[in-house]
Amino acid sequence: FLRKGADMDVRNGMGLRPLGTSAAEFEQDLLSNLYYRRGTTVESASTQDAYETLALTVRDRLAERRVRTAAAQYAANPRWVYYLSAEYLLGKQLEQNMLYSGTDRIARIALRQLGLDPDEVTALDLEPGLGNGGLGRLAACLLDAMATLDIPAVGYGIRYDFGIFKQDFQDGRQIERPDDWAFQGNPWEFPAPDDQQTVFFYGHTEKDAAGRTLWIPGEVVFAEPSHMLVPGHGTDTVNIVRLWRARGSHSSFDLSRFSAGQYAEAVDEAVHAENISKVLYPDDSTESGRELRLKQQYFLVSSSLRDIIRRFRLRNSDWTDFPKKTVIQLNDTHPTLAIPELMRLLVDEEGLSWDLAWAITKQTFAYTCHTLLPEALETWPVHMFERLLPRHIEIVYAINEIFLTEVRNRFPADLDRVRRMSIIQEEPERRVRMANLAVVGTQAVNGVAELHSRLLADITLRDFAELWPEKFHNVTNGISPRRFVKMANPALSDLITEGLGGDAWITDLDRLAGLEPLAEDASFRLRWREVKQANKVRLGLGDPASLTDVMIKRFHEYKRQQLKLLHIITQYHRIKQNPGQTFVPRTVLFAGKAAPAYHAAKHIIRLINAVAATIDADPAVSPYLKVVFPANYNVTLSSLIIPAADLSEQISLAGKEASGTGNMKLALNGALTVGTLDGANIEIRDRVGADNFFLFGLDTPAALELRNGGTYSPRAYYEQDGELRRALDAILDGKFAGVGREVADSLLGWDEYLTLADYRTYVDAQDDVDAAWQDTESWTRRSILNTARSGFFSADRTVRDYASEIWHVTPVKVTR
Ligand code: B1H
Repeated sequence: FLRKGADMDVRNGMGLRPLGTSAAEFEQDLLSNLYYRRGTTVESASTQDAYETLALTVRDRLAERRVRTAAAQYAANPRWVYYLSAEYLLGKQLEQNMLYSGTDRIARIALRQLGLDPDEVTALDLEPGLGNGGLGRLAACLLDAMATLDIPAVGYGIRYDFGIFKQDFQDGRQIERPDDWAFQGNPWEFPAPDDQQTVFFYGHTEKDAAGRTLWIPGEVVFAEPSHMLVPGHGTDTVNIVRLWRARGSHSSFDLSRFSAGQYAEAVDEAVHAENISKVLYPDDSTESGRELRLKQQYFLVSSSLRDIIRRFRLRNSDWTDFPKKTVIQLNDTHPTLAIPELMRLLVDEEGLSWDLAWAITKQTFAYTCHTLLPEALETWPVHMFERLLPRHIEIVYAINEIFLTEVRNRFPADLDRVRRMSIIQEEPERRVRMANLAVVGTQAVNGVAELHSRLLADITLRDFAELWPEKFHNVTNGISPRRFVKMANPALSDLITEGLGGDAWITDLDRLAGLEPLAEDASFRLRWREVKQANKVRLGLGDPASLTDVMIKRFHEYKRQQLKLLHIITQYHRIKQNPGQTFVPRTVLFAGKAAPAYHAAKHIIRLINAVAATIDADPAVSPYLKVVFPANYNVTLSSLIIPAADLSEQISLAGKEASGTGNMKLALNGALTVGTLDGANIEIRDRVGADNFFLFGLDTPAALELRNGGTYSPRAYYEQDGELRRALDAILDGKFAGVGREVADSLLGWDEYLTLADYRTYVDAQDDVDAAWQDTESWTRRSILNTARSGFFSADRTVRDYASEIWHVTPVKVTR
């Protein structure tokens, strides 16, 4: 196995022709790739040929950096960060890779020289939608920042054949279509068949003569890896994200059936195995609990751990060195099976003692929790777990026994505490609590914003924080300034670069603070407004002169799109009741998907579309209010919307949104926030200043008290507030094509997320927004200050926090 590592150094010195940096050389390479890789010529190339050739030619420019990175990292034998995530929302690759390889300009010139339209060709680049929402995009932003900071890292994930579904509307209802993203192939992917791994499922365990446990599996599946490049910005580092695809084993080809003429049946098992990586589960922040999902999780974990160990062995031989060379970050509990799996590999396969294996395991892993919602804390039925992973359940029991002994020693006679902390829930059904397992089996646990980390330690994981206070950390989320400012908002980026006298801010976002004095410069403010205006024109939805009010995120009742809707209906009523009066013109833009089985969220979507149509059809209202809801929100669409936003809606019930990251993207692009004291909103407000943030609503203690007090009555708010009553009555009376009674009933009946309690302060805050908007110069000043003061929310800072507090890793610089 050492030969492969040695190869890297050889390849590094191979003296390959360096690829040219001129448009003419790029053109030559395009022609060459078109001819040798696609087997065609410019005269007969299809647009798809041209696109794939362009992708390959750009990719080639990064391949050389990738080889040098691998060689430098191999030589350093560093501590590696392995990021395990069931989701990655990487966004389109072409534009990013052109930017990072510095080929954007020459590629366009070269394409035109060949008679090809660059826009037509680049339009074929697709977004790999291998994630649901914030958690998946965070994974992509962290990979981007790790590469930019020269941290040796590999992301591991699943190469789903079908990513997050495509959303359409039919009569205003969400319908889902499959996202066959790689149907035409994916030019960004490097297959790595040599590194295939074998994953086992089902079966039973036995003890051998020496008393060692053997797992006799009942199903064998191959995990076929490929990877995509993760280039750093302004550095030569190119890391990778390795994605696994399931393959049926060759031995599962049933020759007897084949010979008997049952051709299709003969490959049944292989087809069945391939289902494991077939589709991404579309349930953001909720648990779905299906066996195939558990299978996916184990498939990811088992193949990734074997790959991590393979890489460790290239340069190391002593297991006690494993945690010195390896830190594995678990992106929520989805990859938590890695804990019992590493124990199994070390104890059963490598013959280490339990105690040594457990010490190594705990030191190796760290866990990021992304939620506070009880329903999002993953648990798996014991019967399902033990059928699929009969050896792992034994290991989980053994871990639990040792752990509960520690709890009993620390808290004698506190039976209730033991029951709460157990990895196994007993009532009403025996289930494995994945968050408990993740806390027990790791050296560090972190939340994703200050408030979230505090609530984790005080409420959700309180018992654990009492036992191991030093284990708990906060690492506030961040976003890639490359993807969400430089690429998404080129016009603003140019203005910022001009204002700061250089573009160092792209990798040092605190430098945005240098914009503060320019907020007082009237000519700079004018140009700032012109950029925002141009971005609205580019988006092409609604009047660019109107206040563009955006709520873009997954649909979930806790996020409270229904509260925004109540405000819209209230505004609609005010306009209708005051003919002749003028109002601040607004375009309200919603975008986002609902989990296909989340009926309450789908009712909200349908009602938004119905309200939008009612307003559109009413000439008395439409000059002042427009609701738009483009379908199929994804990274690509977010990159068009965010730069055009004036107002950012971050209105979740306090104590429910772990962090949010759209809030950061919007503030960085100069939107002002209307928001609650929830998630990272609090930190945004602390930085941009209370004057530049529209605050409303209950805070977390008040919300908890109201909800838990048992006396909350949404109907009392309805009865006391005339505007609220009118809004809900309009829905109940069927004023919006008869749609949305379910939404109103749910709000008046129970209102889990205290929407009606926050309605009045929300509407008042929106009145403040309208007043503020009318002072154009002052609004622009506040917009500039939002950008200038949001440098903290760079994912580079987030990764530095992980590196110093949790990973204890140092960069490896890649040199020529
Ligand atoms: C977040 C999820 C999530 N938290 C389960 N939890 C999933 C849970 O498919 N599943 O089963 C998928 C996703 N996603 C989000 O993470 C939080 O809600 C946001 O507040 C946070 O900003 C984001 C990144 O930390």
